Amino acid sequence: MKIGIVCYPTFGGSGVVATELGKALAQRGHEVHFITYSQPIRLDFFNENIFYHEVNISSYPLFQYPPYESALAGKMVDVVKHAKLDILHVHYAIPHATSAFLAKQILRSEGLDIPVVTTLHGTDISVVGKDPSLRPVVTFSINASDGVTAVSGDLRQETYDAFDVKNDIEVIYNFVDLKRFYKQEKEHFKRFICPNEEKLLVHASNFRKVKRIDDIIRAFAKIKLEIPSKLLLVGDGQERQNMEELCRNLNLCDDIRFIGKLEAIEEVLSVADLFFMPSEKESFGLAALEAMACEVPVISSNTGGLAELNIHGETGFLSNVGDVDDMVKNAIFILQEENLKTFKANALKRAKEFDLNLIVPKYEAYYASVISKS
Ligand code: GMT
Repeated sequence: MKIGIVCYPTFGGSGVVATELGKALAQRGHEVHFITYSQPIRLDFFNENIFYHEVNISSYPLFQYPPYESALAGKMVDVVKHAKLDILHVHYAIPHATSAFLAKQILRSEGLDIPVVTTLHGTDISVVGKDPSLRPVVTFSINASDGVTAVSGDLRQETYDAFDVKNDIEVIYNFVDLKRFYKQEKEHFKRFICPNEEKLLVHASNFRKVKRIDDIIRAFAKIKLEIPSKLLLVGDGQERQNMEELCRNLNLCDDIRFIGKLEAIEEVLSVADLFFMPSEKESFGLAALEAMACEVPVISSNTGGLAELNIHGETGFLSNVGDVDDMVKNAIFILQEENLKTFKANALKRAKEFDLNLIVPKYEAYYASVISKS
């Protein structure tokens, strides 16, 4: 197939899933055309089946806001026509599904039909899409797509509950590349961070408020009273400054380290004992899956699709959002030497159910069914 992929190219789950999907499809012999405003983070190599098309917008004094949606639609029209695409797959409803609709209409006026698949990733539904000014556009754009997928059953249900969506929504979970995410031999790393054989707790995210990193820090303050441990916070974003201040106020600077954005996150995960994801909202939790693939159990909230990934009492534990004491109790249980090994093994076993080689064929089959219906 010739597949066009549209996504946010920056750090963030939806862009990562879209890029990894494109790479995997190219590996399986499909021709993949990425259409984005800059080079996707994980797309910095040559592959004969991968093409990259940048969306450019000319500046003009009249434009207070550059018309990105229109430029994206124009680029989609161009690529569909000249690369002879079979299908367009847009990740994140806003504005990608809307631009795809416009592109589809333009192409139709020229006698061409292009099926469009929209994948809903989470905040496009749970946060951004509920903004009153965007809600009608999101609803319309989802209904106008030829196929719609969601990354968890919970996100699918939330979409039906919050929007007047008539389309069937197919659940296709996030996936992990087990050739990249596995427990590597990085013990020197561990000795450096945990010189006295402390346990290592890790969190990785874009540091948005929705991630509730303050819950992790407060939980850590209690866990370390019971179990010698260190906390590594990976990533950056709007909450980082506040979180650094919280660490200083709680006198935890010697035990908590902020390492900023890190592409090779698997190296840190390889030496971690526990991963924290106490989010307010989380449609799936790709970062937790990547941790599990590296044999790291997960302490998470029970929001969104997290329960579809993290099995309570087996691969980790789930608590109500904000229930820090419950998270502390569960973390201490997992970190006991007699429990840790079993939780680690269970985490890996579960992660294997989301192997890229199992999930990517589901997208291929879905594309084929959408193409055959249109
Ligand atoms: O986690 C984020 O805030 C980034 C966000 C995104 O849209 O880029 O991630 C969402 O999509 C990921 C991939 O499908 C999911 O694994 C994340 O759970 C989801 N984030 C939220 O729902 C908050």
